[in-house]
Amino acid sequence: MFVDRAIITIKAGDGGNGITSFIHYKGKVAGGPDGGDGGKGGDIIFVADKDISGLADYYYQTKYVAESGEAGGPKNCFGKSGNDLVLKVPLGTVIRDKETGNVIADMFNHGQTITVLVGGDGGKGNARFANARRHAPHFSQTGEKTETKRVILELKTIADVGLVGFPNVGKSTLLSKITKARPKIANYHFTTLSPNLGVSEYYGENFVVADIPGLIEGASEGAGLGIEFLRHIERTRMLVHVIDISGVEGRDPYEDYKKIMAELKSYSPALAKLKQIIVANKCDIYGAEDKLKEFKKQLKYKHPVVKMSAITGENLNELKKKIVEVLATVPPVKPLEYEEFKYEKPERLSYEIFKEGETFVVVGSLVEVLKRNVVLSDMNSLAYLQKVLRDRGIIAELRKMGATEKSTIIIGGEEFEFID
Ligand SMILES: Nc1nc2c(ncn2[C@@H]2O[C@H](COP(=O)(O)OP(=O)(O)OP(=O)(O)O)[C@@H](O)[C@H]2O)c(=O)[nH]1
Ligand SMILES: [Mg+2]
Repeated sequence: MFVDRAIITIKAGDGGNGITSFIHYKGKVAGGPDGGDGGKGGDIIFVADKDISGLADYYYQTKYVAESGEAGGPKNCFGKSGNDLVLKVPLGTVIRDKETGNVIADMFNHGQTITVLVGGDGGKGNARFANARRHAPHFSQTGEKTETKRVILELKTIADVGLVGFPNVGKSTLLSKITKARPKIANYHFTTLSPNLGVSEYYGENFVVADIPGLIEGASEGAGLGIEFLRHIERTRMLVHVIDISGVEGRDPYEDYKKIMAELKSYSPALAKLKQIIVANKCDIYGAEDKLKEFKKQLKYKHPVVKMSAITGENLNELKKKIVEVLATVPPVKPLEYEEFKYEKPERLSYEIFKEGETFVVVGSLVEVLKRNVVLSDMNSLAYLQKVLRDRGIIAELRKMGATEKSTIIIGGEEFEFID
């Protein structure tokens, strides 16, 4: 199955815990603190890979969690860092934040990487908390916990030339003749169900051709396979518009042309404005020559027309030559414009206070930080907690909300008395 859009959940690895430990000497009760730090959690990294063609993997597996850091060890041993999780995506994958819709990256070049989530920091071991006044800290820090994030992966194929046209006009046949691609070809509508890419060469000039499912009138309203696949030629530099000039299916070639143009325009005016070469295909069929004359008259030289038979190979080189000429006049494909993404740790210092009778509950990311850093059994640590509560304005806020000496304050599951 071809998948060109997926929503996945990613999470960087948690940091490993720091530990509390003391040096053991033979014959001595206890030495100094030697608890090591926890390891850092693994990052979530995306890399663009030219050998991957779709996003099917991300359709079947939607949750990706990088490895957590390991806890520290005695003897000041650092915990092992968690491995990064590297997710390969095809060229042209646009990664967006599900929540904000912002583009995080356009994976445009082979090997391009982007770190979307950074692993949690390891907690500090108790050895780190020793100082002149505190010789034997009986506490250590837990590792930093990471949040999950949802991202949208969307493939917008990168190619030089896009093939458009009604079903069954010979787009895939043409692709198979000018590139090494081997798409499915058959004499019925909607043979092609997902985009095919191929590389064509003309006297040392290479260009990438994208073949997409055929369009019909009303595609923009969902008729046939719809116009969703136009996404895969949105980033091409020019179009080759294939027309069944023989009218063997009973349609008028010029009507076909107009209908396809209308569908392109309703998807994106910019796409409809791309330079085009018209391939008047199936010229080997009896009567095609006359129809071609009529078609050219109606078209009024809006685009160059190449008379062709994809089946017999007539004029294939002529077409390639013209494509190369047009490509020389149009700018290269550019990645999307977006603000450079830099991972930022979520705001960790917010808090909210809820009042339930005489009880006040303080919640928020600040509380999580305090939980990691404060050890209630340690006097210094408690003093630190009080200082933070005062500095961050929590005490003042509590007072304003009506907290008195009778009130109970709950912070991170622990109960405190309110002493102003
Ligand atoms: N006579 C003749 N038949 C052709 C020519 N080009 C393609 N065909 C035939 O037309 C039919 C459709 O060809 P495809 O290449 O599958 O057409 P398509 O435009 O890719 O069709 P969809 O994928 O359904 O949109 C096949 O039976 C081809 O053999 C041609 O130049 N002359
Ligand atoms: Mg096809």
